[in-house]
Amino acid sequence: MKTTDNLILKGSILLPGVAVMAMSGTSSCKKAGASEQEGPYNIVYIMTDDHTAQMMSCYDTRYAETPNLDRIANDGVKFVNSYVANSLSGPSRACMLTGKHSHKNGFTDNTTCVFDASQPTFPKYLQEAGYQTALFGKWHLESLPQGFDRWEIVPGQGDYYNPDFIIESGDTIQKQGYLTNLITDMSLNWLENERDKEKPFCILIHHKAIHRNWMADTCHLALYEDKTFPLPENYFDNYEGREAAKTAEMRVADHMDPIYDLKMNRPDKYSDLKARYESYYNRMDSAQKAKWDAFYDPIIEDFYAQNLQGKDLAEWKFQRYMRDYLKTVKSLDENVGRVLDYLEEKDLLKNTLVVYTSDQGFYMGEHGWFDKRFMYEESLNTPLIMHLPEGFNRRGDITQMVQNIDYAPTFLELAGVPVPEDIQGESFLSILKGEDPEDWRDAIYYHFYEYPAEHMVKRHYGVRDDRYKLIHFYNDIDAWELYDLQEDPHEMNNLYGKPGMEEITGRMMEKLRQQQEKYDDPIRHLNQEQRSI
Ligand code: SGN
Ligand code: CA
Repeated sequence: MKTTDNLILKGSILLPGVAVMAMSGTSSCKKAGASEQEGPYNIVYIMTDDHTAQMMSCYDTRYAETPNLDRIANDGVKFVNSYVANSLSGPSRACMLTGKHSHKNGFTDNTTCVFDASQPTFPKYLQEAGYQTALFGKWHLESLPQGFDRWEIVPGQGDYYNPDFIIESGDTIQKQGYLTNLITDMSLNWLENERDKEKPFCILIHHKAIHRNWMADTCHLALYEDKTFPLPENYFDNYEGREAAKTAEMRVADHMDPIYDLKMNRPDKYSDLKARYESYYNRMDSAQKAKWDAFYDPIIEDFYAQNLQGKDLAEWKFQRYMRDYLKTVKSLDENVGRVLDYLEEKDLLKNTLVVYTSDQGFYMGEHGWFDKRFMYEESLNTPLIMHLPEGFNRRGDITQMVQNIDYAPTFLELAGVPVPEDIQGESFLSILKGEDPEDWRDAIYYHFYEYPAEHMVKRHYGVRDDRYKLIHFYNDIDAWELYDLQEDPHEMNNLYGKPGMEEITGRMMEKLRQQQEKYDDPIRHLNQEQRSI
């Protein structure tokens, strides 16, 4: 790996003093006369799994109440055009760690890839520059973490109850409790008792929540039971004009498992994922099971007695899905509150960047779906809110288009570490400082690979600018889609090939070509002329 000294500078703004501190690995910066606002800055990077912006009250007031997440957004900034490069857990994490698109970091899908942990990542660069680095929670990259002074990860997706953790020796240990609480306990313990307080730190608090199958903590089971949530307008979408959407297997009505996903387990009932549900349920101890059963048993009896069918069943499933998801969000929000309280109490907020994001967005019944993967808005978007250290004056909504490959260079620039030339993301630190860079990107690039696989979403790539989106589904299909997001924000009307769209299609094709060239994606769309060369 390159040392920080011989890296080519990519970011333009280096914070004076911080770089000196970072190289020496001590907090002598302040003593050397730098002001409070010039750092050193710590990074608390909280990431959740499958938490979508619709389910955060700072983004959308229709469903959720997330007072602690709202604290971050209200005191800081909220990105309203924040996107992923590949809407799936492992790939997203690899993009964030490396600052590179999937085809460059090598982790294109969850099912066939193992992250090459020897490649450079932002935690490695920070560590080399004198930061203390730690990671607790979900990792999901198959190989073991590198670049952290301290880590504990859940194997694969992890379990909500009494979960296993892989520890630094490579051994697996089981802990008693609810995963979202445990990850926070471990993180706060590291912050308070384990880290070297003479050094700046970067901690990754990466939750499993709110991943499927949305198992809430027993203390939150009773929440939201009296609420009826409005169905999305396109819950009964028929996918007209969208071939890949028709064959995807992620409809709440048809593919959400009543036992595994919605917890309607009874000895006389069977479903495809019943055994998986029971393996999760059986991790609970008898006290946890007693609370679980006391809550679910009457709902299960009522559900089977009603024998719902068709639309009624589809609507019932939606309501249960929403309730389970929001109960699981509740733990997350409370635990983020614990982290914020700790940072406040220890007077760390003034020099700490607190980031809250998710590995991607998620469908909450839009298009009739759960899950993610598609380049459509709900799963291309990912929430991104930040509490900024003193001296960073930007507040409120940020409208510039950012992508998860931008986090690594932003963190490096904040730490005064030169951004290596091969990082593909752009640091948005200047935006956090209140600047409005004139040459900021006007489009983002996306590429999804995991097919054939669970949920059967076909491979696709595409480009999105501030108004239009062009997508090409390929592999065992050759289908194009074009959306006018201003006129059709829910992407119901595929304009590709429609009369009058020639000019816009040509313009978006050119943008796609530019993006694929810029990021050097080996799987590119070639037009007729290029193909014959
Ligand atoms: C699991 C889930 C899928 C989900 C993937 C990827 N199935 O396989 O529904 O799409 O994870 O999610 S489950 O039956 O195991 O719950 S990701 O966020 O980790 O990429
Ligand atoms: Ca995820």
